[in-house]
Order: sequence, then structure tokens, then C-alpha cells
Amino acid sequence: MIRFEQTLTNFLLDHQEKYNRTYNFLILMDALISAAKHIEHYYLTGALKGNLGLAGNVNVQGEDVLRMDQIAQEITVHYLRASGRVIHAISEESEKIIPINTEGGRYFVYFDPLDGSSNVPHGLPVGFLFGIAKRNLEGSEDGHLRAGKDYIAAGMFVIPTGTFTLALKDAGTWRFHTDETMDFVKPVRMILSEDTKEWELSFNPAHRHTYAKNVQNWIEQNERKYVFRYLGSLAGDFHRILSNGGMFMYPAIVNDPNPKKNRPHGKLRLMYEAAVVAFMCREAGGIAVDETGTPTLDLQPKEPHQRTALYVGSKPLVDDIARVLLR
Ligand code: FBP
Repeated sequence: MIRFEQTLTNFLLDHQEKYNRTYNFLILMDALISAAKHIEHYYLTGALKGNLGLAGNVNVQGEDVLRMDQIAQEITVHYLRASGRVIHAISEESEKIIPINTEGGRYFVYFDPLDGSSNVPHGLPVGFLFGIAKRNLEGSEDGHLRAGKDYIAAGMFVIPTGTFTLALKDAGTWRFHTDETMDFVKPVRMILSEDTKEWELSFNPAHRHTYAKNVQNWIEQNERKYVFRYLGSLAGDFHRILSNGGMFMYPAIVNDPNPKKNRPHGKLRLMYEAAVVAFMCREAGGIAVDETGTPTLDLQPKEPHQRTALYVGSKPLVDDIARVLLR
């Protein structure tokens, strides 16, 4: 007897029918899956084809653009356009909002097509992160930037491991397995572990002396209680936190000896990095806050590439550091 696993499409169909929704979301998810698989192919063959180097230009954040950033961007916009379901998109790789099907589209998509740029030249784990919001179906739509709490879904692919995790509003965070046909199957619900022995701490230790004193002190007092892990790609590090519990943090940088390097508003981008993992964390029973202890999902973006500090993970641990942040 052949054993058949529930496929992603079956899973989404059940979800849509359970909540009496249309199939538009499946078509959008199919586009995102195709984009991620296509990007993964280029990443896996990147060293051979010489695509892991610099592209020669600088992006809106003032960072050197990688050839793979351009490839991932081009692939993602192609599939979002082909889906016909997207009003506009916001991407780390595009300064301006990308108008797609502004009249007939149904969703807004906020994405980082290749997150974890310091890992790219080495072919090490990077992420494809996305958040989805839906247009106002009851009245007029002004296309305003959505806060994370208004997202209907968020997800991430860890590339090149091919792991895919998807969170749906009020319906949990689900990690999929890859079957022999490279299809995503057998969704497993992710609930953050309450077993503190498994918890991990994840942050860039090279920066710890540039964080606010109260954050440095919190790390001093707590770091020996937990295992420390840092991959240098948000998707990879958050993937571990979802599995083992604990906390990933990218605090504000406020005490760098070279003031030019300070990042009082954090490094990570709110709409397509921090809010994405915060949404997935909430649906897995955790929370996320910024440098003021404000819930990340409540932060209303003022501009597409707004940055934020991020503390995300198991509620007791994030609550504990939030008490320090609020002081
Ligand atoms: P990019 O989108 O430019 O890759 O920046 C995001 C990121 O790479 C995250 O994935 C990661 O958590 C963080 O920056 C690593 O930053 P650092 O190298 O300062 O530790």
C-alpha cells in the first residue's frame, strides 16, 4: 500500500473551505512556491554559474547588490505578476513599491527574496521571507502600508535546505516536509517549546558591546542559561527558534565606538523581515517586540523600508527582556 501524505494544496484547500474563502489564496501561494523553488535552483548552481558574487550596483539601503539578489527579485516579481492576484508588492530589492495588478489584484505582498546576504558568497543558508495582506473587500482601498497585525499570512523558505514554514491568521504556523517529488507535504503544527532546557539564544556576539547597557546587562545575566546559536540569516536562526524555543534578537546599535555605525532604529526591515517572523511566532504561541518593548505586529510602517530592532521568540523570555527595555 502506497502511503500518501497531505500536500500543501490539500492543506490550503481545506483551510480555504473551512473558512469559506476563495481559491485566490491558493493561486498566490502557488506563485510564491514556484518563485522559491526557482530561486533555490539558481542558488544551488550559483557557484558553478558564477552567480554568488556582486552585481556591481548599490540598493536603496546603500548595500552592495549581489547577483543573486537581482536573480531572486526578477524571479519573484515574474511569478507574482503571472498570478494576477497581487495589487502591489514591496521588496528589499526595490526602492519603490512595485505596482502589479492594481485594479484586479486582491493581495499586497511584502517580501525579501534572499535574506542573509553575508551567507550568499559561501552558498550557506539564506531565506525567502514573505508577508501577505488582503485588500479591503468591504469598501474603498487606499493601498496604505499594513502593520503586521493586518497580515493574513506569512512564511519563509530556508534556502538551499528547502524547508518551508507557513503561518495563517488565527490558524497556526505549519512546517512542511519535502517528498520524493520535491512537493511540500505532511504539515506539522509548530508550537514553541516550553521546555527551557531546549531554549536557544541567537544574536550577533560581535555587536553585544554596542547594544544599550540594559540589554548588555540582560545578556550578561541570562546567556549562561541557554545554548547560543547564530547562523547570520534571520530565516535560518528563526527556523531554529521555532523548533527549540528561546529568542532571536537584533537589538538597536547605540554604543558603537564609531557613531556612524550606530543603528538606533535597528537593522532589520519591519515589513518583510521583522513582521514576517513576528507573525509566524505569534501563530506558534510566541511574541515579538521592538527596542521600546512595543509589540512588533502593532508597529504601523511609515515607509516601506522602515527598520526596527527585534526581539522574537518564547513569550516568557521576550517578556523578561521587554521589562528591561521598558525601563
Ligand atoms: P540582509 O537582508 O541584507 O541579508 O540583512 C538581513 C540579515 O542578513 C538577517 O538575515 C540577519 O539576521 C542579519 O541581517 C545579520 O546581520 P549581521 O551580519 O549584522 O549579524
